[in-house]
Amino acid sequence: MPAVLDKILKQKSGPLTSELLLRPNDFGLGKLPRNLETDGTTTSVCGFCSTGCQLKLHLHQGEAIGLTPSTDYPVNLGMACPKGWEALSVLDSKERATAPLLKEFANEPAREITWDLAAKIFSDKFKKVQATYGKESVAFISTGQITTEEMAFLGSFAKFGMGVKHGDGNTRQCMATSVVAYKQAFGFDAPPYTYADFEESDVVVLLGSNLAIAHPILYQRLARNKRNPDIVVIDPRATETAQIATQHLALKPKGDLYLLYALAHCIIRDDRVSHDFLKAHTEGFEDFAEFVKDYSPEATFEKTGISASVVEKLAKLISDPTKRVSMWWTMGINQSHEGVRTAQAIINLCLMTENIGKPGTGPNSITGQCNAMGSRLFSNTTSLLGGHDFANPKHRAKVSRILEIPEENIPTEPSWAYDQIIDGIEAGKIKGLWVIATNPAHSWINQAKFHKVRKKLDFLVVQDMYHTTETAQTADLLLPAAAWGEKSGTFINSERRIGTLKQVRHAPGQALSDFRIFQLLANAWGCGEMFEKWSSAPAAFELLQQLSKGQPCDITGIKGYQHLDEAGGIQWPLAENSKFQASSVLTESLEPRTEHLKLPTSKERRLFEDGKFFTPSGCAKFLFDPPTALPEPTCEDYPFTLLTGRGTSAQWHTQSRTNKSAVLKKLYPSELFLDLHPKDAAKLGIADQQEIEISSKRATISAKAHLTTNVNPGDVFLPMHEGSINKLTFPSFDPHSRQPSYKACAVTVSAV
Ligand SMILES: Nc1nc2c(c(=O)[nH]1)N[C@H]1C(S)=C(S)[C@@H](COP(=O)(O)OP(=O)(O)OC[C@H]3O[C@@H](n4cnc5c(=O)[nH]c(N)nc54)[C@H](O)[C@@H]3O)O[C@H]1N2
Ligand SMILES: Nc1nc2c(c(=O)[nH]1)N[C@H]1C(S)=C(S)[C@@H](COP(=O)(O)OP(=O)(O)OC[C@H]3O[C@@H](n4cnc5c(=O)[nH]c(N)nc54)[C@H](O)[C@@H]3O)O[C@H]1N2
Ligand code: SF4
Ligand SMILES: [Mo]
Repeated sequence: MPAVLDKILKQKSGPLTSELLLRPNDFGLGKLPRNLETDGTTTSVCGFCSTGCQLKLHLHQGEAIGLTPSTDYPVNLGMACPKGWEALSVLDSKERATAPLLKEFANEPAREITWDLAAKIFSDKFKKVQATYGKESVAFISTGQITTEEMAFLGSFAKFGMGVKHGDGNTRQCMATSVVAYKQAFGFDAPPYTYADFEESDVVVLLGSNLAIAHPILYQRLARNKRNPDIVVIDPRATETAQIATQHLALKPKGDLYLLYALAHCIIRDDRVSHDFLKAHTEGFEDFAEFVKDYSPEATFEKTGISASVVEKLAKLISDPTKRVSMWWTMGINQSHEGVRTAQAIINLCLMTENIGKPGTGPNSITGQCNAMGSRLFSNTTSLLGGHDFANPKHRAKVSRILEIPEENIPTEPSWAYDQIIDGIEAGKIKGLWVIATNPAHSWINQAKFHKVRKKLDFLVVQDMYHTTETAQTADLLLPAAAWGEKSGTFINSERRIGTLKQVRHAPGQALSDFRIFQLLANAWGCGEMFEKWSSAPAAFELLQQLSKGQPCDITGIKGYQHLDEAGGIQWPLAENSKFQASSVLTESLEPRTEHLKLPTSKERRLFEDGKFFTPSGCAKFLFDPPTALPEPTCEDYPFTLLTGRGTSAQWHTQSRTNKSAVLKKLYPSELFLDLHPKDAAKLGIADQQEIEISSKRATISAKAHLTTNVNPGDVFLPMHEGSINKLTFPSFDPHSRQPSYKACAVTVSAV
């Protein structure tokens, strides 16, 4: 290991030449690829949200000095949001972690150590924990914000090399509901759409999605729709997105399942379903039809707050056979105590009206983080690499053969979910935790518990680009990571499009790409040989391609990173020798650029055009359950429902990155504001801008009042970006996906 390490560190301080590259085509080392050592441009997919815009990086002597959005990438068509524009400036911060930091004594500051020692301590400490408490006592919490190659390496090293059994990702907070909903209904976690569907729909229904703030470029894509679409926003708040809607349904928080069943009730009652499609391509419709008989608009009114006439009208609109209807959802649906069944109620509506597999249609879940889709396929947490099943011996044999890893090293069951890992710490079963590219000390739903259980850990390792995040500050060992712009690899966006990112900056100090860190740690652990094949990001990508073979996400037809760049990104699947007829699936505005490569790549593809699903029978399934009560309803002492979510397009999650940009800081409020309806404010004697306190059964936090009719009386809203928010939230979880329900808990508000 020391030889490898020496070489890496020497390279990092040296000039930007390629001579010192450890291996050909290896861009993950603090070195710039050969072809970028000049002035000119290269491209990278943005490292913030799952839209996956491509940015053109302007280089001077190989190093990026500025960026502009790519004009010919089929995702963003020349647009970027403020975060994308500022992607480079957040790299230049004094808060970057530049050396491994070890905290040995509670009352002393952490001290800088060498990578050599850091890797040794990582290995010694976690091995000691495993020796004392059993192999299962070390767990990891991963992310949707590192490259797919890194994600897969992490999951493989941790589970096959270290013998870790339990690892989960921050994607649990975000995507688990959609994953389970699709998997159960379609047989695979397969969002069926392409972004062009925003432009090709006649009716666009957005459920619990604030596109204008959270996916601003998708909002622009919707604005490009020339079909004069009906845009229906279903959200308790009159969001920025609701402002362009033709109709806004300000339903009661978590009234969605009732509303969706009521819509199904009306459509089935009026026999506006697509019988031929249902018969040929679905299962379970008859039972569902029977079930929704009880959910008339009148019967559900109390739960939804939406009048029967509005529901009837919407039912007619979305079942109009002459219209292309697409239904899109995000966190307002996923983060719920009954998110999976709610997402499936959306899927059910699309199936019964045959709004699937055709332009402008689909039950479409929009993902959150830049590589949440990569983590869904390749994090090796809930499913075995490549959407495989840990319990399936054939799948284990396949992974073992391709990766040349002993089959007995592959666990036979999936990991515990995030909340179960936290419970495991509380119960003393997990004593060592490794946190990579996520900041749970701010983002996890139950802060009091998170901070309490932290004390029960014998050893906490945090791997982050900044040393100042709430979680990094509590680490025993901090591993400094290179960030987006400082490493290469691929991301997968919401519409299944795989795109590349490139190294265009040196990482500061001794920070290394996560890929390199995993290599060093594997060597220190003594299992470096097992991961010899993972020599570089492109080599890892080839392994992932082999793993995908024969799966619904088969990407064996991709001819390397250059093909991805030439093709404008490629949506999965693209199997070897597949014959996609570009013309039949292309949208008019988007011409292929790959003719000269003679590769069967089209720019826009959707799934299920042939009505065949990935279930054993090939049919999609109707899945449903009666709605359940809100886990923490309002009461006399806590009379308001607290909604939380994204505040502005310039703020990203726990703000570790976006608060480093002076430009972005001008674009969002410097204080925390609670949205409160003027009628509620009047009752409480609270004026606009007044200092207030917000209390739940768990904590009290301070904010200022922002009086607005954008929230219904009885509801209040806080953006998630301030560290105190998750002191308030109530930890409840969807029983199928174990996704936390961040968006509804009971609070009270008072003037200070
Ligand atoms: N600027 C910015 N963009 C981001 C992010 C960011 O931090 N900042 N994060 C990214 C990530 S990881 C994600 S997951 C996405 C999230 O993207 P979104 O899900 O669009 O964002 P949120 O604001 O969390 O939630 C969306 C809406 O759900 C509504 N809602 C709350 N409760 C309910 C309910 O019971 N029913 C319905 N129908 N709606 C409800 C809220 O009022 C809110 O307007 O954004 C991504 N993009
Ligand atoms: N109340 C409430 N809470 C929520 C939500 C909500 O709507 N309401 N939304 C939830 C959702 S959907 C999500 S996705 C989570 C997000 O929660 P987190 O994942 O905790 O939030 P981030 O701030 O994105 O944390 C990412 C961390 O990775 C670091 N990082 C960035 N790039 C790299 C890299 O390349 N390598 C390494 N090693 N580190 C890197 C950043 O500095 C940062 O510390 O929050 C959840 N929490
Ligand atoms: S919309 Fe998302 S992917 Fe596009 S520039 Fe903004 S943050 Fe980046
Ligand atoms: Mo998310």
